[in-house]
Amino acid sequence: MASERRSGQPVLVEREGGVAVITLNRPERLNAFDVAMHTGLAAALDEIEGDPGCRAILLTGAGRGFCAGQDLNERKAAPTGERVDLGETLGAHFNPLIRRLRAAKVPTVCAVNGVAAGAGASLALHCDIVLAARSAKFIFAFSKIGLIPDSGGTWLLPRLMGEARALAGRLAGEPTLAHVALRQAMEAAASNSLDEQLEHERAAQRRLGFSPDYAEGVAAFLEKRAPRFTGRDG
Ligand code: T3D
Repeated sequence: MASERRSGQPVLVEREGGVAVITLNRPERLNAFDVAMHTGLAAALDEIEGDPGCRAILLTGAGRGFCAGQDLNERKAAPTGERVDLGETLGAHFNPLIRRLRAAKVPTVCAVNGVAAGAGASLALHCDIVLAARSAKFIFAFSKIGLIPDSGGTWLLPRLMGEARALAGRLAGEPTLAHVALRQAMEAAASNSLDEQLEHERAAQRRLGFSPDYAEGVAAFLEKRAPRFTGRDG
């Protein structure tokens, strides 16, 4: 595999001896995932898997953050009112990525600089070793946009930090449907395999992705204002 570091590519791959260094490279968006970055990361993993000289993967992010999860510009409500099916997008992109990472034939290390948010936090914590810089922050920011943690987040959280701590501090005025779905997901995670839980998250996120609180959460983020959640289901 050729060493490669080109600007303008959403994912960079570099070889340092037996280590393949993968850098998420959309620093102006805190390395949030758009479709091109998903495609680039899948291609990087294809390349690495086909290279017998690769003995470890180091995943990191360019700029001041590791990864801010899904790029919400791709989730802006369409003027036609047409909505994105988050069950489909998880099934097409994030779930295959997590399954692939967990099945990697070589050890995976994630170097987290700055913020790891949303699916970016889940992605980092699925690696075998997580190296957190002093600047590192893991933010399961999903409830701010009316969703539950996905990409295996609801499976990881109770295992890594316990149920009570993860559910603390939820207040009225936040997206109620997402909080109830989070409780259900964390209960299901106790007995589910990661594979089963990825499917549970996909179904829950599909439902929440059609809720008014998700539309409000995305709009509020893009307009840089506080969200006004109603807790209503449709
Ligand atoms: O949709 C599906 O397919 C389902 C799957 C979902 C998986 C998910 O990951 S959902 C969760 C998505 N992520 C978030 O909700 C996080 C959104 N971002 C933030 O809350 C904050 O940006 C951070 C806490 C991560 C960092 O805050 P801060 O103050 O350090 O930086 P900032 O100023 O907010 O962000 C810097 C720039 O990156 C800014 O752009 P600008 O104003 O300089 O032009 C900001 O808009 C942009 N950015 C950050 N995160 C995202 C983003 N742009 C698009 N999508 C983002 N996720």
